[in-house]
Formats: sequence, C-alpha cells, structure tokens
Amino acid sequence: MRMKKNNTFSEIRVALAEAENILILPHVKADGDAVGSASALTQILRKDGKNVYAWAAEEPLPSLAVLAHEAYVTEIPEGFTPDLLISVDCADIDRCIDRVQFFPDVKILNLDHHVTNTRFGDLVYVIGNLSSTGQLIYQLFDSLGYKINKKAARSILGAILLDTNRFYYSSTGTRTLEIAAEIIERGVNMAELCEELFGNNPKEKMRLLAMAIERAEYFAEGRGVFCYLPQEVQDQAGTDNTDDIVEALRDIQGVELALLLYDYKGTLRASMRSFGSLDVGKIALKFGGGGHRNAAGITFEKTNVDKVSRELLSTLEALFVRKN
Ligand SMILES: [Mn+2]
Repeated sequence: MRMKKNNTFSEIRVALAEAENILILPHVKADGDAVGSASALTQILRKDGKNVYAWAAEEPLPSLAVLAHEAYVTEIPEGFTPDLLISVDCADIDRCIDRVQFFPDVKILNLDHHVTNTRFGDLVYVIGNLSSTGQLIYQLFDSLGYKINKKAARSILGAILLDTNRFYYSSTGTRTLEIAAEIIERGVNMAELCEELFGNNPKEKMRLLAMAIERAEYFAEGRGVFCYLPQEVQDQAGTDNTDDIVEALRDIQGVELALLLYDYKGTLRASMRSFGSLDVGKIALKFGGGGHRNAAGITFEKTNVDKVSRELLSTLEALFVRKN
C-alpha cells in the first residue's frame, strides 16, 4: 500500500482559504493534546475570520477544562454546515467517525503526530514522533503565517506539557522546547498553567490510583507490571478517571513496561506504557489498537477479561524475551 504523502503548505493554505465554516474534531475521550490542540485551532482560525467550532464527543475532563475555549462544544449550533473538517490527534478515522458520519461529503484535513496514523482524509499533515499535535499545529500555522494569540498559545503549551508529561518523554525535541520558550515569551505563565493542569487532582482520582498500585501484579521479573480496574473498583473509588495511572505504574522502580486494563462504558480498554525500545505501539496494532512506541492503547468489545489479559500478557512477556 502506498502511503499518502503530506500535502504541501500551499495545498493546505488553499483548502483553508476556500473554507468558510470549519469543524474541528478532537478524538473520542479527548486527552489534553486533543482538547488543547482543537481549542487552539478554533482561536487561530477565528482570528482569521472563519466560522469555527471544535466539536467534541464529550465534555472535556474537568482537569482539562482550562485548555478549552468557548468554541469547544459538544453540540454544534443548528444549521452549522461545515465545508471543511479538521481531525486533530486522531491516528485513525475511527477516533472521530462518530461525528464525521454526519458530513460524508465534506473534505477532511488530518492533523496528527501518531506514527501509526493511517493517513486518512483528503488532506494530510502528519509528522510521526513529534511531541504532540499541539506542536504540529504551532509549527504548521506559524509557517503558514497565521497569528497565534496568547489564548491559543496557552492551550498549545498545555497540549505539549500533557503529551510529553512535562518534557519527560524522548519525543521532547529542541523545537518542542523552543516553542515552549516562544509561548512563554508571549506572556503565558507556565508555572501557573502547570499548577492548574497537575496540581488539582481530585481525591477520588488519587484513591483509584492508590487502589491500582495495591492491585498491581508484576511479571517478567518485575520489569513488567499489570493491573485491571473493573467497574466495581472504579465505583468504589468514586471515579472512572484512570488518567495518569498507567504512567504511575511504569514509574515504579525496575518497571520498564506497564499494562492497565479497565472497564470503560461497556468496553474493555488496555493502556500501555514502556521505556526505550520496548515497542507497545506494535503490540497495540496487532490487537487492533494504536499509539506510539512507548504509549499505546486498545479498545476491546467487552468479552472475556481473563482471556484478553492472558493473551496480552503473554505477548508483552515475549517482548522481554526477545530483548535478552
Ligand atoms: Mn497527542
């Protein structure tokens, strides 16, 4: 299969210029990068005189609301008919098909940074291994000559901070840090933004984290860790917010790979994190999911949890064997 190449700046410029009403689509269960990028893009394009909404599948998580602006909505105004759709941070069209389906004849511009991006859409601008879609949008729209105002810049910085885990991950490049610096120069207070993003964990969320650590089981001689959070446990904690749990598991001493399984709205989700060359992205692809080398996820129809976890664990265990 020949992969569709990225469209040129001038092709993207033309598509944007021709559009009047633009609908931006962050992926389902939008994370900070999706909310921040989509929100920033509404600002950038509105300043350019466009009629723009970011249409999300659900309300942003309370912890991410600081990145969402007024045009970030879960319902678009009646009669709003887009002439361009922009998918944001979606590796696959499945991640936004719930909304794309209403506009089957409208062009899609696919903006993303996942190496596994299927390059769907009529126009594509994807740079795999870039820190975040936030960074991609900053670079692209800066190059195209758009003004990125303070509000947009703040959301982009939030997207970068969240997708790099505060510049922790190897996807943090020199350009990532330059962009952060440019945004700070623009008057955005990064410490204040960090406090809002990272210093506001609800007690229920921390309780679920504690329960996850308690329930964790180790494999591959402590180099791997696994935890399953069934609905009952989430109910007991009082939240279904599993954010940051898989990262906390991975950050346990000696652990190089973490697998979190959890019930989510009638489905079973797997979230994986790893260090170095342990490629969980490939494993996710094999099971019908997606992501990056060190961060990936899969959604399963809720069937047999034991069977799914056994299959996943033995596949993950084989990663270690091959490495030794
Ligand atoms: Mn992202």
